[in-house]
Order: sequence, then C-alpha cells, then structure tokens
Amino acid sequence: MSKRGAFIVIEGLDRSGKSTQAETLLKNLQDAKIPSKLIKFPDRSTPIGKLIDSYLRSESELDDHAIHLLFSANRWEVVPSIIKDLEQGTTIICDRYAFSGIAFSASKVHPPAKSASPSTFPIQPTPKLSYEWCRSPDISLPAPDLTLFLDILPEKAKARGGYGEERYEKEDVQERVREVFIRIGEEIESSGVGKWVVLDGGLEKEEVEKSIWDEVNPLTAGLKTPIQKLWD
Ligand code: 2DT
Ligand code: MG
Repeated sequence: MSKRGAFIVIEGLDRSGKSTQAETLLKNLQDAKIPSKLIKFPDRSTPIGKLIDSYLRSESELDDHAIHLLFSANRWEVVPSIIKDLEQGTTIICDRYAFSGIAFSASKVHPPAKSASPSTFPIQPTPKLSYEWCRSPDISLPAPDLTLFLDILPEKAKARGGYGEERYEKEDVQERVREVFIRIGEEIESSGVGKWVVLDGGLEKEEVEKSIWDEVNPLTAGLKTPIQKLWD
C-alpha cells in the first residue's frame, strides 16, 4: 500500500500566529519537496461560508445552534476533497478545524441575570450550548494526525496589535475559548486518536516555526495507517 499524506491542524486563539505559521509550514514542506496543501476553516468562499462570513462581520444575526451547524457543514462539504488529497499522498495543513467549532460555540454564555440584591459572590455565567451538543455534528470527521495548539494568554494576544472588528475578538470571549481548547486537548490526548501538542505561541516567530517543524518532520515520510475518525 502506498503511503498517505498527514493531516495537520493548527489551532489557537485569535492573534496567536496560527495563519502565519500555517503559511510558513506550507513553504517549508514545499521547499522539502513534500506534496502539501493549506486549507482553512471557515472557508468563506462557499455558499455556506458566505453566510458564516456575514455572521462574523455582524452583518446578520443567526440562532447560536444554526450558526454552529453551518460551521460544521462548512467542514463536511470539504471532507471528500480532504480524504482524496490525503489518499493521493498530499499532506494537508488546516488552519482551524472542529476544535475551534467547539471552543467558540461552547464559550457563548447568557448575560448575567440582574438580581435585586447585589451578591458578593461572582455569578458564574451559564453556557448557551453544552460542550457535548457542540461536539456532536463534527463526530466522524477525518481525525487530524497532529494538532498544534498555539497557546497564548488573551492579554498577550491583545497586546500584539489588538483584535479586529469581528465577533468573538474580545478578551473575555478569548479567555473562555482558551479554557475549552485546553479541555479538548486533554480529551484528544487521552483518546489515543491523533496527537495534540501545545506550543507557546507567545514566543518569537522563528522559535515557534522551529518547534512546529520538529513535530511535523516525522510525518513527512507519509503514513501507512488509515485515516481515523474524530470521536467515533
Ligand atoms: P478566522 O479569524 O480564522 O477566519 O476565524 N470559528 C471558527 C467558529 O466559531 N467556529 C468554527 O467552527 C470555526 C472554524 C473562530 C473566524 C472566527 O470563526 C470562529 C474565529
Ligand atoms: Mg479572526
């Protein structure tokens, strides 16, 4: 059996350096003559992606469940092409995946209820969507062989030039998102399906690039194992 390509996902908070590192990794793989391709979610170019784009720019409102399912559908529509590429020996680098899907949706909370008497205890915000509900539409997606989580403290990410204008680009949101990412990573690591590596995204670009290459290099010879499924 000929070898298949590796499926490598890069995840992280906004301003963690994900997209820059994904592009650098593509270049390094191509320089090493490894057939490779970079994809990104959300893919804003498809009809579903256009609905997502409009929501992220706050040009439209959608029910939290509905937008979550659109993000998932935006992945499912690319699955046949991901599988085809991997089977033909192409290594795929993927900028955000189902893990962003869970982390951002499960971080949505109800606004705190206004109580008549002010409490001295901070009120824990209640989630709008459960972690399990958020995970379910992405069950059975192709599982990444390697996920690189670029970890950065939201305050440091913010200091890097600030967040943009899009929905979710706020420090309190990013803090909750980071907590969910950490939970997902622990579960992936203990599931034995794919490897989850936490890298310090706050380091200099070149240092992060080197740590990424150290993780990716062993996969560049191709894989003999079948493509696995997420959370199946
Ligand atoms: P970019 O800034 O990377 O374009 O992401 N998001 C992303 C979700 O809420 N659910 C998902 O499934 C994915 C893939 C993260 C735009 C924003 O979309 C969020 C940031
Ligand atoms: Mg963004």
